[in-house]
Amino acid sequence: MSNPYTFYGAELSLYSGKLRAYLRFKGIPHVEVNPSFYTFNVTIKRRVGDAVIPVLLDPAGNWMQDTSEIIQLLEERFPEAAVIPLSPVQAFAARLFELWGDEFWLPTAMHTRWSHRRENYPLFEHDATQGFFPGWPRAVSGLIVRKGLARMLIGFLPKLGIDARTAPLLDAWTEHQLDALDRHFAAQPFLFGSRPSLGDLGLIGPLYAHLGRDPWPRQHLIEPRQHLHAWVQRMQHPVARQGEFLAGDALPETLMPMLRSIFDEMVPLLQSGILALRAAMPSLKAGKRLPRFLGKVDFPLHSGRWSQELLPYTLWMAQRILDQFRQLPDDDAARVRAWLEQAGGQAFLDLDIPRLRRMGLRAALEPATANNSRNRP
Ligand SMILES: N[C@@H](CCC(=O)N[C@@H](CS)C(=O)NCC(=O)O)C(=O)O
Repeated sequence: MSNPYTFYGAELSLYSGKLRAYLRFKGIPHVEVNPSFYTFNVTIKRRVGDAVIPVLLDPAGNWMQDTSEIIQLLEERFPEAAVIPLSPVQAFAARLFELWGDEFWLPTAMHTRWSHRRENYPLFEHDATQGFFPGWPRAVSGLIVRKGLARMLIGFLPKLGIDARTAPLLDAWTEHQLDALDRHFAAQPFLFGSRPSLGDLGLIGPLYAHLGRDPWPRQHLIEPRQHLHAWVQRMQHPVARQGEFLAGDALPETLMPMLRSIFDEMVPLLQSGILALRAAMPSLKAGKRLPRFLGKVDFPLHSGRWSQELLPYTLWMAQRILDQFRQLPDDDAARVRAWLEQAGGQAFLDLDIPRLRRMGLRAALEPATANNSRNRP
């Protein structure tokens, strides 16, 4: 293999599952390595601004971070078997599914891993110690993982609104969506036909490392749903560059339950997030990284309501979709708008997000947005 990319990732990492599926499907030459403790905390942090995985190092020595941006860039370098459909409605839906999988499923991923620690933790500690601390005495690496990484991740649960009182609602939502996905994958190999899309890649993040691989959710949530289980396998072991999106810009009817969540639950999260960000703006400095979590959002979920802290990064991802929409030729934009109106999702296009930029794992206000000025094209 000549000049491979170096993919710093890990089996236990949510977004690594997404990038791994992409690199494999596209047949992009790469070598996957676990970053050592030093590489993670020193080299990667210096190169991309945060200690984070996944990170990709290209053969020319460029470091790349953030799976959405990495995929967008690699799609230009490797255009064969594009994961973003060429037709406008499927492309827009694929981007919505990427956002939904990446961000809206985060509470479920964290809950299914960390609320079932007794069953899941041994594998997590095994992977983290072997992967990030090779050759270290297990007693030492185990302690660092337990007191450092695991404690930090468990600390996300209350921020994401998860506790013993709220967990049953999240469980009900998760089962409902997993059933709908199982029904869909009984009829289609991937979301939009026989080729994996950007939307499938967003979803495989939570559905591989956390739900599909951790022992408790794998046994209780994924394996009992055979079509969904088969999709998880297909996504991690795809046949490179195979398959087609459905003809005629069609969206299968079986996607409707997931689209209902996108339009009736995720869009209200984004609307609530914009209010939270605007409320905080007078005290925020443009160009400076925002806190990872900022303010509260509250939105409908399944049969109830969900409250959690806002990740401003989520708004940055939504902003990218809107920016891409605004670049569409008029005909394509009209088709997307017509589909959204018919599907009850037009409120997505009305989101008035203060301009954000990405800085590592976080977002920052663009300088032009300071003093609460609106910035809609
Ligand atoms: N949106 C980023 C998310 C990356 C991310 O959150 N990675 C996790 C591991 S799956 C991480 O390194 N987290 C470190 C932290 O939260 O401080 C992407 O798509 O690449």
